[in-house]
Amino acid sequence: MNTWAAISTWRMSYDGLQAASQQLNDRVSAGDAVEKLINTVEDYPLYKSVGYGGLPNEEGVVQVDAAFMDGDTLAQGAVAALENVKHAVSVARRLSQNKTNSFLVGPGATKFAMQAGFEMTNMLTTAAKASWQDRRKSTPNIDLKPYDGHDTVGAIILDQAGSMAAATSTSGLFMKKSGRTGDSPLSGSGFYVDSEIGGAAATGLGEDIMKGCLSYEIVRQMAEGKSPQAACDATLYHFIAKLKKRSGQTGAISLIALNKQGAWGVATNVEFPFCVATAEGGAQIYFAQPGQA
Ligand code: SD4
Repeated sequence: MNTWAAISTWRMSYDGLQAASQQLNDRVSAGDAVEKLINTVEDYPLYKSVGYGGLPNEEGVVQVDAAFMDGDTLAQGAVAALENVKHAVSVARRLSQNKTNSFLVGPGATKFAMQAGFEMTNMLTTAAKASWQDRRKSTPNIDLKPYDGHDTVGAIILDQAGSMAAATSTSGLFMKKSGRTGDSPLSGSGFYVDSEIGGAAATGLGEDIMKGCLSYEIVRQMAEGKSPQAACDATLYHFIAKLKKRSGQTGAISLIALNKQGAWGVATNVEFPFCVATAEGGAQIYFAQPGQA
């Protein structure tokens, strides 16, 4: 195989996707390329929902969730409510090398990262602190409610050797409770990848995404022969109909998928910019609308 392909969530992933593309042209592995993509987003202080500059929880503390999965070995690592580490996805990847203890949360995750030599950083930027203070002022005497501005960078990559990897990273919901964990570090909900089939990742309201294990469901449907687009459509729209029927509502959900041939698909119930790169076509930003790719 001498081709490669990558798909990632939101416009904020574009620079990271370009950096990963250069690596993929140089025959770097899917695992290294997906880590590079996500690290690039984690480093950028003005992306308010990922890594450094991410928006804090209701106590004013930035807690992040991240995951990494190797589609060849199915090894996975994840962290939740991790504090003071910019490159959460790199901690998750390091944990994926463990046979046990591969998903760590809260102070245990932070302690592991520190002991493993990851750089400790104050993740609360002046801008993020100002948003938090404004938000507290606007809701002085009532319970703080998470607002809608929350995005995850998620990506799936197929490399020139035919190996695949997936990863996610997010600061989750602004004004979330301390310790709240979304779908992004949860296997099968926020991400899943199998190099013999393909992979998927999700972004949106984690509490709803995890009710349907949506990333695993997409991969399962691709294994049955569906294209990534057909699997994304069938998974999302069936799930939304079910959730509306059972509970009367659903939050925002956007799904991306890539199969082992490099074909991709997307489904969403909100306006959703995403990025795709291929060996032949370079990196591009697309906009998906609810009901169409
Ligand atoms: C979460 N799924 O923590 C993440 C947030 C997100 O678009 O992706 N929002 O629930």
